[in-house]
Amino acid sequence: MTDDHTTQAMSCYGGRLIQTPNMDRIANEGIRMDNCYAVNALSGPSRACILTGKFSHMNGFTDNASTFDGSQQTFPKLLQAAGYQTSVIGKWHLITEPQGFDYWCILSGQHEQGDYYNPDFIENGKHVVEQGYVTDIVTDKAIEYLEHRDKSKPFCMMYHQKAPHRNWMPAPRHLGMFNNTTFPEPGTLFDTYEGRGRAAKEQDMSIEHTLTDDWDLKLLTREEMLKDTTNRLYQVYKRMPAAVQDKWDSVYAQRISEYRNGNLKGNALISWKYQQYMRDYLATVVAVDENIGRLLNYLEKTGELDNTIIVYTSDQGFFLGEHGWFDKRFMYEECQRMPMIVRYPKAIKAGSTSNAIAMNIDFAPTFLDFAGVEIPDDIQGESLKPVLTNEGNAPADWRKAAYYHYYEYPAEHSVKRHYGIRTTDFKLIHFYNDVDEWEMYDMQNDPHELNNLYGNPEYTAKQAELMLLLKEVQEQYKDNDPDERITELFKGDRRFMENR
Ligand code: SGN
Ligand code: CA
Repeated sequence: MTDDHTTQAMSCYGGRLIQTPNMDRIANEGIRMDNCYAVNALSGPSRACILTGKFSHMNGFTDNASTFDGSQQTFPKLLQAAGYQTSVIGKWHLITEPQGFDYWCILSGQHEQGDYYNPDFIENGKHVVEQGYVTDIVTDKAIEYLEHRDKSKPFCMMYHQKAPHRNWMPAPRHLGMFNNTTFPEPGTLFDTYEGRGRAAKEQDMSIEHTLTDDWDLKLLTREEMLKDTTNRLYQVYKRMPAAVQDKWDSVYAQRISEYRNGNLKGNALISWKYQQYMRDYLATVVAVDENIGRLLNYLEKTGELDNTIIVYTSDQGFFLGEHGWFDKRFMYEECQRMPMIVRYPKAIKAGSTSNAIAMNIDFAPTFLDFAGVEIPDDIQGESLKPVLTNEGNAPADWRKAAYYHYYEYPAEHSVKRHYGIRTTDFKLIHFYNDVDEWEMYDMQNDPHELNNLYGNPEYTAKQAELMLLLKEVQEQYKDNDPDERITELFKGDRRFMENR
């Protein structure tokens, strides 16, 4: 699993931005799930949903300020009890110590976001600092653990990269690799949010206004950083060895002079920032792909490749300039959708694809099902095994909608609270808390979600059908009266609402 890697940046999903040959190998030799959705597109919440197979309102981890109740049931605990050797390496982000793992080594710097260079870890409770680039180190640790594991037992490893999370710092070998590349712009880069409500208009995650010159765009010379060493970019820059700093300086010098001499304004400036954002984000993805290749090669060399169910995913998708944005959180396609590709030649036909609606709460029951471990009744997700092993075809009674509920507001990026459903053809969203606004999209004819059909008289019947389905889904998943219950849960926010 990666952090914030989106399907637009995977060539096996048809992304036009870069080639990801090792991820593509997993998809080509396995299955690509085209409608796998995060139920709360944010790191901690998504990870908690994956571990428990339950929605945020059931596992208690609703936003990144939550603390995971590690005493609850998780799939690694169930696998461990069934004789699996379990481990988690890399990003954890659930604040409490991992439980249910024979080995754990989690990133600890920057409130568990981890650092790109010389990252700090907590390894089975002990603080360690490693030298090097985080994506390589997490892979080294994964391979080393596999090498020394108890080979008489089956294993379950959660291999969790930090990349390509903000602030997108490439590996030394990839610094500047895209300096002369111009990436295609998404058609909605200059979106004006016409026809949509306050949620889209009042977010704070735009390439134009939110990307910072220093942290995100890296438009500071070493001399400037040294003049103000409290600068946040300097805090991560100073972790690099001198030789890497030299390379960094020479690579970003070109960008800094272009910016300072360019006198760019308006859309030209947005386009320019978008290019810099893509250059850094995509270079961090290249290192992820290379390291997936290393891990696949290791498994192949040791004869375990075809014995292992390999799942590649990310905690959520991400905006790569669509709607003018970066980040995630919204129930819009680019970030609600998660990559999900699975390789297991013993049961999964190479080259399959699936439109079945899947959610991240399905991961836990799927793993248990493949391992032959009973799926507890309180797990809310469904095993995807019947879909994965039947060339992507869903059983006739498969679910009709993915449910979504996002809570982290008021907070960074100002994405309002909302919930909704995504069916194969439509999406219905309700933004609430300090607004009361609905959106409805025809996903077949308006895949970029630009034309809000809510309240459109031509769609009265469709809207009524979706409203009913939403209510049914909320009852099924026990997220009844979400607006009221949430207000109860977040009493502290009343003050915020009253102050507005
Ligand atoms: C950091 C980032 C945000 C990001 C959150 C959550 N800010 O706070 O841009 O949305 O993480 O990301 S930064 O200034 O520190 O880069 S998540 O993937 O962990 O949920
Ligand atoms: Ca994330």
